[in-house]
Amino acid sequence: MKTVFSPRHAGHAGNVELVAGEIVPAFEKPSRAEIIRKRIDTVGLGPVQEPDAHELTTARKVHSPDYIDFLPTVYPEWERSGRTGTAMPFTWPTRGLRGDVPPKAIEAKLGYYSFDAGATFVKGTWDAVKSSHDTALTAAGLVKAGERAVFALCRPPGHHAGSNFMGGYCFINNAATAAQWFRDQGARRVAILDVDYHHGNGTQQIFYARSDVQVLNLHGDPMDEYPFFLGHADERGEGEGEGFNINYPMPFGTSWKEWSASLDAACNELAAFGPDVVIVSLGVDTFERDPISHFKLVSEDYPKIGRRIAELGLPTLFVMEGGYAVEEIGVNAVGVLTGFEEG
Ligand code: OKP
Ligand code: ZN
Repeated sequence: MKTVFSPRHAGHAGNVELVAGEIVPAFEKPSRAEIIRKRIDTVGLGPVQEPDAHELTTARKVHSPDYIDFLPTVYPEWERSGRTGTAMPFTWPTRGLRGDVPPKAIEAKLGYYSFDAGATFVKGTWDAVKSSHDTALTAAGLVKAGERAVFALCRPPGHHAGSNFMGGYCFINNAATAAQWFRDQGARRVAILDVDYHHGNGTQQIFYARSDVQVLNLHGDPMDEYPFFLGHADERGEGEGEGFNINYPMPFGTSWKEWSASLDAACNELAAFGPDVVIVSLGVDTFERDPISHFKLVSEDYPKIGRRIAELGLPTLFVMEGGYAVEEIGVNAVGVLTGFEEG
């Protein structure tokens, strides 16, 4: 299996986040991608290439153009306002405030275009975000050209980013952008299968009213788990999109037996939908020792995920999302891919 990977992800480094009242290094850090990259060589998964530069025209179809224009301006504006360090939002136009007036101050814009404080900027963030977007679209191009499956080793991830908001380490929704690109290239139907531990709220929101892109999400129950405010089983799409969004929320402590039953159900829905291509939002934070998650998958389970997806017999684009147990992230993420190749 070919991999697309950009060393430019490494500019998105040194970010901090607030956890239980303490400023700590962000869990979403460069070593995640580097360890996966090394594992690809160790197991001989296949060739690794850098992405080509892509215009943001497709991203502007799944995100609002003003949101895409905002992202590259953040850190320059942050610096112009005399600040240094990690740029992050702290004020949001929630219920009772005016969410319809785009503000001027950079700290206000950060809140206007986000749902949490989890998408943070340093100097190299925009370049890394752009390289992650390019990685997804370059890999999509290889699938279109006839590869059975391609791995987009994206960093930063994308599935929490919605039409006009960032959050949860995500800026541009790489999987959604790739889905739109396949549609524009003539695919009639595209399925996105999100196996990250966290609900892909951005992906759901982007395609919620559409019947051409089916969105299937397996994740921690939002009653107890981030992103909390989306991902319930009764969210099934709206209008034209009714029935084309399916959520599989699961409780803390879920292990392979229950998790794989949801995967089976999702794969059956996917097969019935009959897409021309499958995009897997590949998070491995379902792992038992993930530091921020509460599922109980073990390393031996990841190849089984790949094998189940291979059974669908469809062209497949794997897009990297989360996974924070850095020591095992290579074994687990690449385990899905080698399992797919065996399947
Ligand atoms: C991204 B992905 C704030 C804690 C919030 C955000 C988790 C984002 C997960 N300090 N945690 O889905 O793996
Ligand atoms: Zn996650």
